[in-house]
Amino acid sequence: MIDVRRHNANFCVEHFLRLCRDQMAKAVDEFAMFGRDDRVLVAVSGGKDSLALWDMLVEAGYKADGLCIGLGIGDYSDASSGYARRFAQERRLTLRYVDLREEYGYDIPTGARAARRAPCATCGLTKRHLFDKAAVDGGYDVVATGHNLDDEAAVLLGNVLRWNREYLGRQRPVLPGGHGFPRKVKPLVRLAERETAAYCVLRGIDYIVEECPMAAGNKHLGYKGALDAIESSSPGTKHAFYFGFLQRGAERFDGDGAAESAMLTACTTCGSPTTAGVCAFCRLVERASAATPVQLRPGR
Ligand code: Q46
Ligand code: ZN
Repeated sequence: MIDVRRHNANFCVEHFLRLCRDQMAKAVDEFAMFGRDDRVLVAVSGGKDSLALWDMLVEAGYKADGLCIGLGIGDYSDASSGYARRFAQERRLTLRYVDLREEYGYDIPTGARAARRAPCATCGLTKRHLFDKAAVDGGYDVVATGHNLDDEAAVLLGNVLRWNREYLGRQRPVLPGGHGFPRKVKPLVRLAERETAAYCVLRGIDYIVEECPMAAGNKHLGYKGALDAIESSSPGTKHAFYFGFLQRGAERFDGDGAAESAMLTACTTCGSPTTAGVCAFCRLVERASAATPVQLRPGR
């Protein structure tokens, strides 16, 4: 039996798997994420969320390939890419792979130090650029990421605490494409983190359990912890917070995230859309590829 407190119910294996698939299908439908003929590129890390998402999409009959990025975060990156590769091989799925060091001359620890930014900010910028590029170059209609309800509620809490209107204006399960960007969707927003983990265990999906070593101390984990504490005494709060925002709050920020897209031009180096002459990714590559690689301590 699987106990899902926020639904105040217990599920047998078969019904729990059905619940997960139904929640994904409902999100895809409700937010008009993609159709049967669309080609989906799944951002795959080797963690539970992205592998659960890929599995559910393929099971549901969607045309979904994966893309994994070798971020160069010590042993962690090799191990997590390994899980993604094995998943794809066992199911004969197409997994694209971009090695950051080989193709762009840097890794996340080195890039973060060279850019004097937090590792997760450098990593986020890198992943967004490479997923967008791979989707556009590969002719995909949409990029799907494994963000779950816990992730989205934590990001929302961070944006609300700072009243970041621009980010609130863009915090939707679907970001429309255009201006040279692919559409981006989050089909797992109706599933909690422990539900995607349980889904993987029940489906026999091996995933990397360790957290990324560079996540320690980031704000996102702090917001998640705060929401976990509230959720444990008041099950259903995360869902009410996030979906309440989508239903009653999000439209108040419409337009706040759109101002930038009106000013987009092509990056003079790579051609990607940007509001500056050279895009943030190309500036990062230039600084990071000239820097000395950071040696991570063993196990990092
Ligand atoms: S991989 Fe990258 Fe995450 Fe590691 S450096 Fe931060 S953002 S924590 S999803
Ligand atoms: Zn560029």
